[in-house]
Amino acid sequence: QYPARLNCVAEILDKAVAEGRGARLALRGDGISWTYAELQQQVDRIVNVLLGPMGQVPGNRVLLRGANHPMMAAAVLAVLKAGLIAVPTMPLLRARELGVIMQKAQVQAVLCAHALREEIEAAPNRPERTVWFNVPADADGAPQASLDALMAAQPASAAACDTAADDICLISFTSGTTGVPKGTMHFHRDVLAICDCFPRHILKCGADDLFIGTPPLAFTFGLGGLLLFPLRVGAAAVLLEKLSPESLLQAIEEYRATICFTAPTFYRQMAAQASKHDLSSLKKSVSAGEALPVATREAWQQATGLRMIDGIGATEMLHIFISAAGDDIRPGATGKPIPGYRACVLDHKGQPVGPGIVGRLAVKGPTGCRYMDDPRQRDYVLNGWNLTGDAYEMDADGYFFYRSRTDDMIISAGYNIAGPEVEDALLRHPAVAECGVVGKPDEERGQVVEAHIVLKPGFEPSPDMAAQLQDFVKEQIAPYKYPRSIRFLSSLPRTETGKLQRFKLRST
Ligand code: 3SK
Repeated sequence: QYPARLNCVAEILDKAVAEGRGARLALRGDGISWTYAELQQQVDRIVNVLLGPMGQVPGNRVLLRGANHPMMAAAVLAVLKAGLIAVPTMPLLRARELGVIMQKAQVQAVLCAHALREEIEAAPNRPERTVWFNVPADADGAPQASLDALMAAQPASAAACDTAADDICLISFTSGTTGVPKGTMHFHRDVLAICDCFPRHILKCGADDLFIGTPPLAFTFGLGGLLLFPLRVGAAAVLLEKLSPESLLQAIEEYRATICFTAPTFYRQMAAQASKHDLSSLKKSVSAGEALPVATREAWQQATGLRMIDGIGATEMLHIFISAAGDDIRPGATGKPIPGYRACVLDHKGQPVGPGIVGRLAVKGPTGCRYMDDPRQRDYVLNGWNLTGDAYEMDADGYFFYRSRTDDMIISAGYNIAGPEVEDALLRHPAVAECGVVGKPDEERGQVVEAHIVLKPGFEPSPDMAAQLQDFVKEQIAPYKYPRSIRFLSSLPRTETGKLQRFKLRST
Protein backbone atom coordinates (compact mmCIF):
# COMPACT_ATOMS: atom_id res chain seq x y z
CA GLN A 1 0.00 0.00 0.00
CA TYR A 2 2.99 2.34 0.47
CA PRO A 3 5.52 3.26 -2.24
CA ALA A 4 8.84 1.40 -2.24
CA ARG A 5 10.80 4.59 -1.42
CA LEU A 6 9.48 6.29 1.65
CA ASN A 7 10.68 8.48 4.49
CA CYS A 8 8.08 8.55 7.26
CA VAL A 9 8.96 12.07 8.45
CA ALA A 10 8.64 13.43 4.91
CA GLU A 11 5.13 11.95 4.93
CA ILE A 12 3.96 13.14 8.35
CA LEU A 13 5.73 16.50 8.69
CA ASP A 14 7.17 17.82 5.42
CA LYS A 15 3.98 17.04 3.51
CA ALA A 16 1.90 19.04 6.00
CA VAL A 17 4.08 22.10 5.43
CA ALA A 18 4.25 21.57 1.64
CA GLU A 19 0.46 21.33 1.50
CA GLY A 20 0.01 24.68 3.25
CA ARG A 21 -0.56 23.60 6.86
CA GLY A 22 2.72 25.07 8.13
CA ALA A 23 1.03 27.73 10.28
CA ARG A 24 -0.98 25.22 12.32
CA LEU A 25 0.06 24.39 15.87
CA ALA A 26 2.12 21.18 16.12
CA LEU A 27 3.73 20.90 19.57
CA ARG A 28 3.50 22.61 22.95
CA GLY A 29 5.32 22.10 26.21
CA ASP A 30 7.78 23.76 28.60
CA GLY A 31 6.80 27.23 27.40
CA ILE A 32 7.37 26.24 23.74
CA SER A 33 4.70 26.45 21.08
CA TRP A 34 5.78 25.34 17.60
CA THR A 35 3.78 25.39 14.40
CA TYR A 36 4.37 22.68 11.81
CA ALA A 37 6.72 25.03 9.92
CA GLU A 38 8.67 25.85 13.10
CA LEU A 39 8.90 22.19 14.05
CA GLN A 40 10.18 21.40 10.56
CA GLN A 41 12.88 24.06 10.90
CA GLN A 42 14.03 22.64 14.24
CA VAL A 43 14.06 19.14 12.79
CA ASP A 44 16.01 20.26 9.74
CA ARG A 45 18.67 22.04 11.77
CA ILE A 46 19.14 18.85 13.80
CA VAL A 47 19.36 16.81 10.55
CA ASN A 48 22.14 19.14 9.42
CA VAL A 49 23.96 18.80 12.77
CA LEU A 50 23.72 15.00 12.64
CA LEU A 51 24.96 14.71 9.06
CA GLY A 52 27.44 17.61 9.41
CA PRO A 53 29.42 18.22 12.62
CA MET A 54 28.29 14.94 14.19
CA GLY A 55 29.59 13.03 11.16
CA GLN A 56 26.71 10.55 10.89
CA VAL A 57 25.77 8.69 7.70
CA PRO A 58 22.40 7.09 6.90
CA GLY A 59 22.01 3.75 8.63
CA ASN A 60 23.91 4.82 11.77
CA ARG A 61 22.15 4.26 15.08
CA VAL A 62 21.54 7.23 17.36
CA LEU A 63 20.57 6.79 20.99
CA LEU A 64 18.03 9.33 22.23
CA ARG A 65 17.47 10.16 25.87
CA GLY A 66 15.13 12.78 27.23
CA ALA A 67 11.85 13.31 29.01
CA ASN A 68 8.80 14.23 26.92
CA HIS A 69 9.56 17.67 25.50
CA PRO A 70 9.22 19.34 22.07
CA MET A 71 13.01 19.21 21.64
CA MET A 72 13.08 15.45 22.31
CA ALA A 73 10.33 15.07 19.69
CA ALA A 74 12.30 17.16 17.17
CA ALA A 75 15.41 15.04 17.83
CA VAL A 76 13.54 11.78 17.17
CA LEU A 77 12.02 13.13 13.96
CA ALA A 78 15.39 14.46 12.78
CA VAL A 79 17.06 11.09 13.23
CA LEU A 80 14.38 9.44 11.10
CA LYS A 81 14.38 12.19 8.49
CA ALA A 82 18.17 11.93 8.13
CA GLY A 83 17.89 8.19 7.34
CA LEU A 84 19.50 7.30 10.67
CA ILE A 85 18.04 4.78 13.10
CA ALA A 86 16.52 6.06 16.34
CA VAL A 87 17.19 4.12 19.54
CA PRO A 88 14.98 5.89 22.09
CA THR A 89 15.61 5.05 25.76
CA MET A 90 13.50 5.43 28.86
CA PRO A 91 14.44 8.42 31.05
CA LEU A 92 14.73 6.29 34.19
CA LEU A 93 17.34 3.87 32.79
CA ARG A 94 20.66 3.74 34.65
CA ALA A 95 24.19 3.77 33.23
CA ARG A 96 24.62 -0.01 33.15
CA GLU A 97 21.30 -0.53 31.31
CA LEU A 98 22.13 2.24 28.84
CA GLY A 99 25.51 0.60 28.25
CA VAL A 100 23.83 -2.70 27.36
CA ILE A 101 21.55 -0.94 24.86
CA MET A 102 24.46 0.99 23.32
CA GLN A 103 26.39 -2.20 22.89
CA LYS A 104 23.46 -4.30 21.59
CA ALA A 105 22.25 -1.62 19.16
CA GLN A 106 25.79 -0.65 18.07
CA VAL A 107 25.02 3.00 18.76
CA GLN A 108 27.27 5.51 16.95
CA ALA A 109 25.96 8.78 18.39
CA VAL A 110 23.92 10.05 21.33
CA LEU A 111 21.48 12.95 21.64
CA CYS A 112 20.67 13.42 25.31
CA ALA A 113 18.81 16.03 27.35
CA HIS A 114 21.33 17.90 29.49
CA ALA A 115 19.23 17.22 32.61
CA LEU A 116 19.67 13.46 32.09
CA ARG A 117 23.38 13.52 31.22
CA GLU A 118 24.78 11.85 34.36
CA GLU A 119 23.80 8.26 33.55
CA ILE A 120 24.97 8.67 29.95
CA GLU A 121 28.32 10.05 31.10
CA ALA A 122 28.72 7.05 33.40
CA ALA A 123 27.54 4.48 30.84
CA PRO A 124 29.95 1.97 29.30
CA ASN A 125 30.15 1.72 25.46
CA ARG A 126 29.27 5.39 24.96
CA PRO A 127 30.25 6.67 21.51
CA GLU A 128 32.46 9.72 21.23
CA ARG A 129 29.73 11.66 19.41
CA THR A 130 27.50 12.70 22.29
CA VAL A 131 25.62 15.95 22.12
CA TRP A 132 23.37 17.49 24.80
CA PHE A 133 20.15 19.35 24.16
CA ASN A 134 18.22 21.81 26.33
CA VAL A 135 21.48 22.96 27.90
CA PRO A 136 20.73 25.73 30.45
CA ALA A 137 22.43 29.03 29.70
CA ASP A 138 24.41 28.87 32.97
CA ALA A 139 25.60 25.24 32.57
CA ASP A 140 29.34 24.46 32.67
CA GLY A 141 30.83 22.43 29.88
CA ALA A 142 32.04 22.49 26.33
CA PRO A 143 29.79 24.59 24.06
CA GLN A 144 30.63 22.35 21.09
CA ALA A 145 28.69 19.53 22.77
CA SER A 146 25.52 21.60 22.94
CA LEU A 147 22.96 20.71 20.28
CA ASP A 148 21.36 24.10 20.71
CA ALA A 149 24.67 25.83 19.84
CA LEU A 150 25.39 23.47 16.93
CA MET A 151 21.88 24.02 15.52
CA ALA A 152 22.33 27.78 15.54
CA ALA A 153 25.14 27.40 12.99
CA GLN A 154 23.10 25.23 10.61
CA PRO A 155 20.59 26.10 7.87
CA ALA A 156 16.93 25.58 8.75
CA SER A 157 16.14 23.36 5.81
CA ALA A 158 17.17 19.85 4.85
CA ALA A 159 15.95 17.26 2.38
CA ALA A 160 14.60 14.01 3.77
CA CYS A 161 16.89 11.06 3.14
CA ASP A 162 15.63 8.93 0.24
CA THR A 163 15.03 5.83 2.35
CA ALA A 164 13.29 2.62 1.31
CA ALA A 165 9.95 1.80 2.90
CA ASP A 166 11.65 -1.30 4.33
CA ASP A 167 14.65 0.52 5.80
CA ILE A 168 14.87 0.27 9.57
CA CYS A 169 14.20 3.62 11.22
CA LEU A 170 13.59 2.64 14.85
CA ILE A 171 15.02 0.16 17.33
CA SER A 172 12.77 0.11 20.33
CA PHE A 173 13.90 -1.77 23.41
CA THR A 174 11.51 -3.68 25.57
CA SER A 175 12.35 -5.27 28.85
CA GLY A 176 8.74 -6.39 29.12
CA THR A 177 7.89 -7.51 32.60
CA THR A 178 10.85 -9.85 32.96
CA GLY A 179 13.74 -7.41 32.81
CA VAL A 180 15.83 -8.82 29.91
CA PRO A 181 16.01 -6.14 27.17
CA LYS A 182 15.26 -7.03 23.54
CA GLY A 183 15.63 -4.62 20.61
CA THR A 184 12.66 -4.61 18.22
CA MET A 185 13.29 -3.18 14.76
CA HIS A 186 10.74 -1.18 12.79
CA PHE A 187 10.65 0.15 9.20
CA HIS A 188 9.62 3.54 7.80
CA ARG A 189 6.46 1.89 6.46
CA ASP A 190 5.62 0.52 9.93
CA VAL A 191 5.51 4.07 11.28
CA LEU A 192 2.98 5.04 8.64
CA ALA A 193 1.03 1.82 9.12
CA ILE A 194 0.39 2.50 12.82
CA CYS A 195 -0.63 6.07 11.96
CA ASP A 196 -3.10 4.78 9.39
CA CYS A 197 -4.69 2.10 11.60
CA PHE A 198 -5.56 3.01 15.21
CA PRO A 199 -5.94 6.82 14.82
CA ARG A 200 -8.01 6.52 11.67
CA HIS A 201 -10.28 3.57 12.48
CA ILE A 202 -10.63 3.68 16.28
CA LEU A 203 -9.68 7.10 17.55
CA LYS A 204 -11.18 8.91 14.56
CA CYS A 205 -9.13 11.97 15.43
CA GLY A 206 -8.74 15.09 13.31
CA ALA A 207 -6.80 18.28 12.82
CA ASP A 208 -8.66 20.07 15.64
CA ASP A 209 -7.56 17.60 18.30
CA LEU A 210 -5.03 18.31 21.01
CA PHE A 211 -3.29 15.20 22.37
CA ILE A 212 -1.92 14.92 25.90
CA GLY A 213 -0.75 12.11 28.16
CA THR A 214 1.97 10.39 30.09
CA PRO A 215 3.69 7.60 28.13
CA PRO A 216 7.30 8.53 27.35
CA LEU A 217 8.21 9.10 23.70
CA ALA A 218 10.73 6.32 24.27
CA PHE A 219 7.81 3.89 24.69
CA THR A 220 6.10 3.25 21.35
CA PHE A 221 2.70 3.82 23.05
CA GLY A 222 3.82 7.42 23.70
CA LEU A 223 5.73 7.85 20.44
CA GLY A 224 2.57 7.01 18.50
CA GLY A 225 -0.02 8.61 20.77
CA LEU A 226 1.80 11.84 21.57
CA LEU A 227 3.80 12.52 18.42
CA LEU A 228 3.23 10.42 15.29
CA PHE A 229 -0.58 10.20 15.41
CA PRO A 230 -1.18 13.91 16.02
CA LEU A 231 1.22 14.89 13.24
CA ARG A 232 -0.24 12.39 10.78
CA VAL A 233 -3.72 13.90 11.14
CA GLY A 234 -2.54 17.54 11.26
CA ALA A 235 -3.36 17.88 14.98
CA ALA A 236 -1.22 19.12 17.90
CA ALA A 237 0.24 17.56 21.05
CA VAL A 238 1.27 18.83 24.46
CA LEU A 239 4.48 17.19 25.68
CA LEU A 240 5.00 17.39 29.42
CA GLU A 241 7.54 15.68 31.61
CA LYS A 242 6.96 14.12 35.01
CA LEU A 243 3.19 14.15 35.21
CA SER A 244 1.32 12.97 38.28
CA PRO A 245 -2.41 12.10 38.05
CA GLU A 246 -3.20 15.51 39.58
CA SER A 247 -0.88 17.46 37.26
CA LEU A 248 -2.22 15.61 34.21
CA LEU A 249 -5.75 16.65 35.20
CA GLN A 250 -4.53 20.23 35.62
CA ALA A 251 -2.81 20.13 32.22
CA ILE A 252 -5.92 18.77 30.45
CA GLU A 253 -7.85 21.68 31.96
CA GLU A 254 -5.19 24.30 31.21
CA TYR A 255 -4.50 23.31 27.59
CA ARG A 256 -8.09 22.21 26.82
CA ALA A 257 -6.79 18.87 25.56
CA THR A 258 -9.23 16.67 23.64
CA ILE A 259 -7.49 13.25 23.65
CA CYS A 260 -5.66 11.67 26.56
CA PHE A 261 -3.28 8.69 26.43
CA THR A 262 -2.29 7.04 29.69
CA ALA A 263 -2.30 3.76 31.59
CA PRO A 264 -5.09 2.27 33.75
CA THR A 265 -3.34 3.06 37.04
CA PHE A 266 -3.31 6.75 36.13
CA TYR A 267 -6.97 6.75 35.08
CA ARG A 268 -7.93 5.10 38.34
CA GLN A 269 -6.20 7.81 40.37
CA MET A 270 -7.43 10.59 38.09
CA ALA A 271 -11.03 9.38 38.42
CA ALA A 272 -10.88 9.99 42.17
CA GLN A 273 -9.88 13.64 41.66
CA ALA A 274 -11.67 14.44 38.40
CA SER A 275 -14.55 16.33 40.02
CA LYS A 276 -12.12 19.11 41.06
CA HIS A 277 -11.32 19.89 37.42
CA ASP A 278 -13.02 21.20 34.30
CA LEU A 279 -12.44 18.33 31.88
CA SER A 280 -15.14 19.43 29.44
CA SER A 281 -12.61 19.70 26.57
CA LEU A 282 -11.76 16.01 26.79
CA LYS A 283 -13.49 13.92 24.12
CA LYS A 284 -11.54 10.67 24.14
CA SER A 285 -9.38 8.74 26.57
CA VAL A 286 -7.14 5.87 25.52
CA SER A 287 -5.93 3.26 27.99
CA ALA A 288 -3.18 0.78 27.18
CA GLY A 289 0.09 -0.56 28.46
CA GLU A 290 -1.71 -2.84 30.90
CA ALA A 291 -5.04 -4.63 31.16
CA LEU A 292 -7.87 -2.25 32.04
CA PRO A 293 -9.86 -3.46 35.06
CA VAL A 294 -13.63 -3.10 34.62
CA ALA A 295 -13.68 -1.24 37.96
CA THR A 296 -11.31 1.39 36.53
CA ARG A 297 -13.30 1.70 33.30
CA GLU A 298 -16.45 2.27 35.36
CA ALA A 299 -14.84 4.75 37.77
CA TRP A 300 -13.49 6.83 34.86
CA GLN A 301 -16.81 6.78 33.03
CA GLN A 302 -18.67 7.78 36.16
CA ALA A 303 -16.23 10.64 36.85
CA THR A 304 -16.06 12.02 33.30
CA GLY A 305 -18.89 10.55 31.25
CA LEU A 306 -16.28 9.24 28.81
CA ARG A 307 -16.22 5.65 27.56
CA MET A 308 -12.63 4.50 27.74
CA ILE A 309 -10.98 3.33 24.52
CA ASP A 310 -9.04 0.32 25.74
CA GLY A 311 -6.32 -1.27 23.61
CA ILE A 312 -3.61 -3.86 23.62
CA GLY A 313 -0.40 -3.23 21.79
CA ALA A 314 3.16 -4.37 22.03
CA THR A 315 6.54 -2.85 21.39
CA GLU A 316 7.08 -5.81 19.04
CA MET A 317 4.03 -4.73 16.98
CA LEU A 318 4.89 -1.03 17.39
CA HIS A 319 1.41 -0.03 18.59
CA ILE A 320 -2.17 -1.06 19.40
CA PHE A 321 -3.70 -3.93 17.39
CA ILE A 322 -6.89 -4.79 19.31
CA SER A 323 -9.24 -2.05 20.49
CA ALA A 324 -12.76 -0.67 20.33
CA ALA A 325 -14.47 2.70 20.56
CA GLY A 326 -18.00 4.12 20.77
CA ASP A 327 -20.84 1.64 20.48
CA ASP A 328 -18.35 -1.17 19.80
CA ILE A 329 -17.10 -1.01 23.39
CA ARG A 330 -18.04 -4.09 25.40
CA PRO A 331 -17.06 -3.78 29.10
CA GLY A 332 -14.53 -6.43 30.04
CA ALA A 333 -13.39 -6.86 26.43
CA THR A 334 -10.30 -5.17 25.00
CA GLY A 335 -12.12 -5.02 21.67
CA LYS A 336 -11.67 -6.51 18.19
CA PRO A 337 -8.65 -6.57 15.88
CA ILE A 338 -8.39 -3.10 14.39
CA PRO A 339 -8.79 -2.91 10.60
CA GLY A 340 -5.54 -4.10 9.01
CA TYR A 341 -4.87 -6.67 11.79
CA ARG A 342 -6.13 -10.22 12.37
CA ALA A 343 -6.08 -12.03 15.69
CA CYS A 344 -6.83 -15.52 16.97
CA VAL A 345 -6.42 -17.60 20.11
CA LEU A 346 -4.13 -20.65 19.98
CA ASP A 347 -3.95 -23.75 22.13
CA HIS A 348 -0.68 -25.16 23.49
CA LYS A 349 -0.06 -26.95 20.15
CA GLY A 350 -0.43 -23.70 18.20
CA GLN A 351 -3.88 -24.61 16.83
CA PRO A 352 -6.65 -21.98 16.77
CA VAL A 353 -9.38 -22.52 19.35
CA GLY A 354 -13.01 -21.44 19.15
CA PRO A 355 -14.99 -18.95 21.22
CA GLY A 356 -14.94 -19.31 24.99
CA ILE A 357 -11.57 -21.04 25.27
CA VAL A 358 -8.56 -19.35 26.81
CA GLY A 359 -5.28 -19.59 24.91
CA ARG A 360 -2.33 -17.63 23.62
CA LEU A 361 -3.17 -14.53 21.60
CA ALA A 362 -1.67 -14.45 18.09
CA VAL A 363 -1.78 -11.43 15.78
CA LYS A 364 -0.88 -10.66 12.17
CA GLY A 365 -0.88 -7.30 10.42
CA PRO A 366 1.07 -4.59 8.66
CA THR A 367 3.59 -4.39 11.54
CA GLY A 368 5.30 -7.33 13.17
CA CYS A 369 8.08 -8.51 15.39
CA ARG A 370 11.70 -8.36 14.26
CA TYR A 371 13.94 -8.87 17.26
CA MET A 372 17.44 -7.62 16.74
CA ASP A 373 19.85 -10.49 16.98
CA ASP A 374 17.83 -12.42 19.55
CA PRO A 375 17.04 -16.14 19.55
CA ARG A 376 13.66 -15.37 21.08
CA GLN A 377 12.49 -14.39 17.55
CA ARG A 378 11.80 -18.10 16.98
CA ASP A 379 9.43 -18.24 19.94
CA TYR A 380 7.57 -15.12 18.93
CA VAL A 381 6.81 -15.49 15.21
CA LEU A 382 5.20 -18.53 13.60
CA ASN A 383 4.09 -18.52 9.94
CA GLY A 384 3.79 -14.75 9.98
CA TRP A 385 1.72 -14.78 13.18
CA ASN A 386 3.11 -12.94 16.20
CA LEU A 387 2.63 -15.02 19.32
CA THR A 388 2.10 -12.65 22.19
CA GLY A 389 2.64 -13.49 25.86
CA ASP A 390 -1.01 -12.79 26.64
CA ALA A 391 -3.73 -15.29 27.44
CA TYR A 392 -6.99 -14.21 25.77
CA GLU A 393 -10.45 -15.58 25.10
CA MET A 394 -12.62 -14.64 22.12
CA ASP A 395 -16.42 -14.61 22.33
CA ALA A 396 -18.85 -15.69 19.61
CA ASP A 397 -19.05 -12.09 18.31
CA GLY A 398 -15.29 -11.81 17.83
CA TYR A 399 -14.53 -9.67 20.91
CA PHE A 400 -11.24 -10.44 22.66
CA PHE A 401 -11.13 -10.67 26.46
CA TYR A 402 -7.83 -10.45 28.32
CA ARG A 403 -7.34 -13.16 30.89
CA SER A 404 -3.71 -12.88 32.01
CA ARG A 405 -0.15 -12.96 30.79
CA THR A 406 0.44 -16.54 29.63
CA ASP A 407 2.85 -16.95 32.50
CA ASP A 408 0.47 -15.34 35.03
CA MET A 409 -2.17 -18.06 35.08
CA ILE A 410 -2.37 -19.40 38.64
CA ILE A 411 -3.10 -23.11 38.92
CA SER A 412 -4.41 -23.88 42.40
CA ALA A 413 -5.76 -27.30 43.36
CA GLY A 414 -6.49 -27.94 39.67
CA TYR A 415 -8.33 -24.65 39.12
CA ASN A 416 -7.07 -22.14 36.52
CA ILE A 417 -7.28 -18.67 38.06
CA ALA A 418 -6.41 -15.49 36.17
CA GLY A 419 -4.64 -13.04 38.49
CA PRO A 420 -6.20 -9.93 36.84
CA GLU A 421 -9.72 -11.22 37.57
CA VAL A 422 -8.94 -11.36 41.29
CA GLU A 423 -7.29 -7.92 41.03
CA ASP A 424 -10.43 -6.53 39.44
CA ALA A 425 -12.53 -7.87 42.31
CA LEU A 426 -10.18 -6.41 44.93
CA LEU A 427 -10.06 -3.01 43.23
CA ARG A 428 -13.79 -2.64 43.82
CA HIS A 429 -13.20 -2.49 47.59
CA PRO A 430 -13.10 1.12 48.85
CA ALA A 431 -9.87 0.51 50.82
CA VAL A 432 -7.81 -0.79 47.87
CA ALA A 433 -5.65 1.68 45.95
CA GLU A 434 -3.63 -0.83 43.90
CA CYS A 435 -3.08 -4.56 43.89
CA GLY A 436 -1.15 -7.31 42.16
CA VAL A 437 -2.14 -10.97 42.35
CA VAL A 438 0.28 -13.85 41.75
CA GLY A 439 0.57 -17.57 42.44
CA LYS A 440 2.58 -18.55 45.50
CA PRO A 441 4.04 -22.09 45.67
CA ASP A 442 2.09 -24.28 48.07
CA GLU A 443 2.71 -27.90 49.00
CA GLU A 444 -0.92 -28.88 49.22
CA ARG A 445 -2.51 -26.93 46.34
CA GLY A 446 0.49 -26.49 44.01
CA GLN A 447 -0.07 -22.73 44.14
CA VAL A 448 -2.27 -20.44 46.17
CA VAL A 449 -3.56 -17.04 45.12
CA GLU A 450 -1.55 -14.31 46.81
CA ALA A 451 -2.65 -10.65 46.69
CA HIS A 452 -0.20 -7.80 47.19
CA ILE A 453 -2.22 -4.78 48.22
CA VAL A 454 -1.58 -1.06 48.60
CA LEU A 455 -4.27 0.51 50.78
CA LYS A 456 -5.70 3.98 50.26
CA PRO A 457 -4.76 6.67 52.80
CA GLY A 458 -6.86 6.31 55.95
CA PHE A 459 -6.91 2.46 55.88
CA GLU A 460 -4.53 0.38 57.98
CA PRO A 461 -3.18 -3.12 57.24
CA SER A 462 -4.45 -5.65 59.80
CA PRO A 463 -5.61 -9.29 59.93
CA ASP A 464 -9.16 -7.93 60.08
CA MET A 465 -8.66 -5.92 56.91
CA ALA A 466 -7.20 -9.01 55.19
CA ALA A 467 -10.22 -11.12 56.20
CA GLN A 468 -12.59 -8.39 55.04
CA LEU A 469 -10.90 -8.31 51.62
CA GLN A 470 -11.01 -12.10 51.32
CA ASP A 471 -14.75 -12.14 52.06
CA PHE A 472 -15.26 -9.29 49.63
CA VAL A 473 -13.65 -11.30 46.79
CA LYS A 474 -15.67 -14.42 47.64
CA GLU A 475 -18.87 -12.40 47.31
CA GLN A 476 -18.01 -11.32 43.78
CA ILE A 477 -16.29 -14.20 42.01
CA ALA A 478 -16.12 -17.96 42.43
CA PRO A 479 -14.95 -18.47 46.03
CA TYR A 480 -12.06 -20.78 45.02
CA LYS A 481 -10.40 -17.71 43.46
CA TYR A 482 -10.13 -15.74 46.71
CA PRO A 483 -6.60 -14.78 47.83
CA ARG A 484 -5.60 -17.19 50.57
CA SER A 485 -2.53 -15.09 51.21
CA ILE A 486 -2.61 -11.30 51.53
CA ARG A 487 0.39 -9.01 51.84
CA PHE A 488 0.16 -5.28 52.39
CA LEU A 489 2.78 -3.12 50.64
CA SER A 490 3.40 0.61 50.41
CA SER A 491 3.82 0.45 46.60
CA LEU A 492 3.88 -2.10 43.79
CA PRO A 493 6.89 -2.75 41.54
CA ARG A 494 6.17 -1.35 38.09
CA THR A 495 8.14 -0.83 34.89
CA GLU A 496 8.64 2.72 33.71
CA THR A 497 5.69 2.27 31.38
CA GLY A 498 3.43 1.41 34.31
CA LYS A 499 3.28 -2.36 33.85
CA LEU A 500 3.11 -4.37 37.02
CA GLN A 501 6.24 -6.51 37.47
CA ARG A 502 4.54 -9.63 38.77
CA PHE A 503 7.83 -11.55 38.66
CA LYS A 504 9.06 -9.27 41.44
CA LEU A 505 5.97 -10.00 43.53
CA ARG A 506 6.56 -13.71 43.04
CA SER A 507 10.10 -13.46 44.35
CA THR A 508 9.31 -11.43 47.48
O1 3SK B 1 0.10 -2.39 25.42
C1 3SK B 1 1.28 -2.06 25.30
O2 3SK B 1 2.07 -2.43 26.11
C2 3SK B 1 1.78 -1.22 24.14
C3 3SK B 1 3.03 -1.36 23.73
C4 3SK B 1 3.48 -0.63 22.68
C5 3SK B 1 2.71 0.23 22.01
C6 3SK B 1 1.48 0.39 22.41
C7 3SK B 1 1.00 -0.33 23.48
C8 3SK B 1 -0.36 -0.10 23.89
